[in-house]
Amino acid sequence: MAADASVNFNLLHRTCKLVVLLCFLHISVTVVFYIRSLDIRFAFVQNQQTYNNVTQSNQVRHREVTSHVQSQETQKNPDKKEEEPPKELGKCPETSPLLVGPLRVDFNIPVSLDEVKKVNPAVQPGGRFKPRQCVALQKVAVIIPFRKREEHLKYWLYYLHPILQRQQLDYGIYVINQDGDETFNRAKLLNVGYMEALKEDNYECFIFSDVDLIPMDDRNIYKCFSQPRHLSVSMDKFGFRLPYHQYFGGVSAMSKEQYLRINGLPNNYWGWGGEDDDIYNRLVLKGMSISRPSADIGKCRMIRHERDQQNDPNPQRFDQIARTRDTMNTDGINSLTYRVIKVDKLDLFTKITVDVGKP
Ligand SMILES: [Mn+2]
Repeated sequence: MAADASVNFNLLHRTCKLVVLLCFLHISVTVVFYIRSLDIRFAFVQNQQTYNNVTQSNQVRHREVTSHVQSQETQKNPDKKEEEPPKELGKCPETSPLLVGPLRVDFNIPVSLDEVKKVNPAVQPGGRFKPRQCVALQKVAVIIPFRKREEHLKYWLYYLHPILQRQQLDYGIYVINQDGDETFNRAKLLNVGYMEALKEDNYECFIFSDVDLIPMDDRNIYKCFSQPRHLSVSMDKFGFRLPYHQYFGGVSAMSKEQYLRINGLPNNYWGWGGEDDDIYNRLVLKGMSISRPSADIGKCRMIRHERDQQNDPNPQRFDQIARTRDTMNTDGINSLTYRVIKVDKLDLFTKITVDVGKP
């Protein structure tokens, strides 16, 4: 009996010892892991901080890239190591690294020209810009025929200045304002823009843009191609498709050479319509074809508006576009007459007010 009890006690004693040992082991393992985890957590915090630093500097870099040469002041007083002599700038790459792709275009937001000026500090008086980090591939004059569309012009400048800068173009904006209240003449104003822009600089490419058309993708490059280019290929107004295959209205691009080959644009289309088809005819008659971006990249929005006064549909336009072959050699840049009334070098564009006569 006694021996039995002592065996039992012994067993109990050993079991208890084992349990205590296990407990100790458990506690020590827990403690070790706890300390380790503390360490890890600390390291993790450190890591996060460095990660934050990296993202922050990335964001800063990104902002520098997207806003581009916006921070000219900071560049003008380089307090760092930028005192090396200015290096020869290389050519800009074929595709700008600053492009972001699809853009949101909204005409309900309030826009003020002061604000547009503030967020585009690299734009020089007269609406001139050239990239700071490379030599632009083309020198582009953007010509906008205009009369009493200040509200639309505001949006145009608001959206286009950042886009054109990201496209790394050397560009100038020319708003050609038809003086007086005679019938509007879009194509003649474009001819005037061509002449006046060339008086200022040796532009090699001309963008002819309506004031109310905004591209919805900055990969739609406002430059010239080996063939004349139609840029506004899928307008919201037409359900994001071409209204007809020969359509060349809205926004187009022609090199100086292409423009001169067709004797410029017609001067005799007074009122709405037809002149874009005449230009198309000229190009085709001279053996050129139309280049276009894809429907996706060529999306653009038009600001909704009523038909302007003194811009009724031109009733002669159908007759006229049937005779382009006969008229194009005598009606164009070689027959252009006009009178400049005023040239305003404004902060975001050059405004040229011109008397283009009457029908
Ligand atoms: Mn319109």
